[in-house]
Amino acid sequence: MAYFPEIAKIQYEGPKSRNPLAFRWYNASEVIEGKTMKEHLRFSIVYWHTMRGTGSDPFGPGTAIRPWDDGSNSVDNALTRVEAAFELFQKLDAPYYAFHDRDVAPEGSSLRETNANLQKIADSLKAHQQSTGVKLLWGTANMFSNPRFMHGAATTCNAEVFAYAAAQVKKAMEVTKDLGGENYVFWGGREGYQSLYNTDMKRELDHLAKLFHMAVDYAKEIGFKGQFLIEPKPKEPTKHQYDSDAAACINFLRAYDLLPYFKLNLETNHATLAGHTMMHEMDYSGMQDALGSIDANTGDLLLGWDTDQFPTDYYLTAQTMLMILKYGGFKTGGVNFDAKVRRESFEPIDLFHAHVGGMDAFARGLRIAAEIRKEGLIDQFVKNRYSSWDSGIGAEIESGKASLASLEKFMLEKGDASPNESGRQEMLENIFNLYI
Ligand code: XUL
Ligand code: CO
Repeated sequence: MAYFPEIAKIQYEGPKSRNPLAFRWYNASEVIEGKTMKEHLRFSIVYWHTMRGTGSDPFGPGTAIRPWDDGSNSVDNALTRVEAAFELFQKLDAPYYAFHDRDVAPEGSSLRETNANLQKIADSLKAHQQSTGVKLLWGTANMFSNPRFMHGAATTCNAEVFAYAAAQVKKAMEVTKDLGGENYVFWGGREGYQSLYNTDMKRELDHLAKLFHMAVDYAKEIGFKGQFLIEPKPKEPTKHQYDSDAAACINFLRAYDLLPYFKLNLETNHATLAGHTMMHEMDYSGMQDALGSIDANTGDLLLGWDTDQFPTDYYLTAQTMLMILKYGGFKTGGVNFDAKVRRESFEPIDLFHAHVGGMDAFARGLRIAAEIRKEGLIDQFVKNRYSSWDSGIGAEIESGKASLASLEKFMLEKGDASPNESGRQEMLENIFNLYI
């Protein structure tokens, strides 16, 4: 059965096309810097917003029309959703998808029943993956929606809730492995605090690291080869989240001997909420070999919360792809649309407009980034800017040969440092604009 009968598979029609449901920039098989656009971008669609989002907000109920969904949380309805999901993935030509355990299958009245529900849906997901060729970018456990996690999952004050979370991670990892998932994500929705008056921060962080070590051990035990990812976010739902930004995550991973096993899943709007740019978060992670994957949504600069909008801004996508190319491209990661249509965009076809636009924005960003790299004007400027480090006193400092005393001697002889050169920010911004 077709759940989107009015939609045909989206085709590349080139930049002149005025067909709103065609790609203008995403030409999957076109080769850029030695790889196809499909291999570069590794697009992924999320189950939670796309298949489970209703458009509800704190002021009103859902608005979304989803004819295939009977609105119940039954296993039968979950099985129908799988069919609709894979039709959508295929019609969008998306090679990957991602899910939380609780998006795909309903929670039962006990953990045993919940796991059985999940297994039933996972079997169907597997069959659909096999018949369509769509693959799993990552799986994860939702350890933030159920009220039991009100104080956190790994960082809860209640040891039995930790035990529940551990059991949930175990099952979610097994399912992710069985479905060939290329990554396993931890996003700590409630791993943080609302008030330090009631919080033992040290103990909570120790427990978070314990859960991650258990996951690393279990991956070895069952032969799960996927990459573990942590997704930084500074706040929402908690006031302070322990994985608040890339620097906080990397510090945490290093402090608890977890860095060899984890990379980061960076989300554009989480970077914004943390007061950083996505480019900063990517560069900071990339230079420490911790850039794993990205969730590709944007926020609204006039709103301070996580609006999870589809990306349309070429500056953002070009900067993002510039960082991906700089660090050698995605390995296990991809461009995952953790984004939702607006509450007012309630028709099924809006899901297509949203993804077509997001995919095209990233395809255009990839093309722009590749052009910028080909001419190399910005790279050359940066290289020259640091050229005083390539020889003489700069090289002595970098190689560790210099000391405070040797540098004092050098400066006493010289009298003063040579004059500075302009940073040329405006010129570089103009150069970037040449390619947009
Ligand atoms: C929440 C968020 C999550 C993670 C997965 O802001 O981004 O959906 O991507 O748990
Ligand atoms: Co996300």
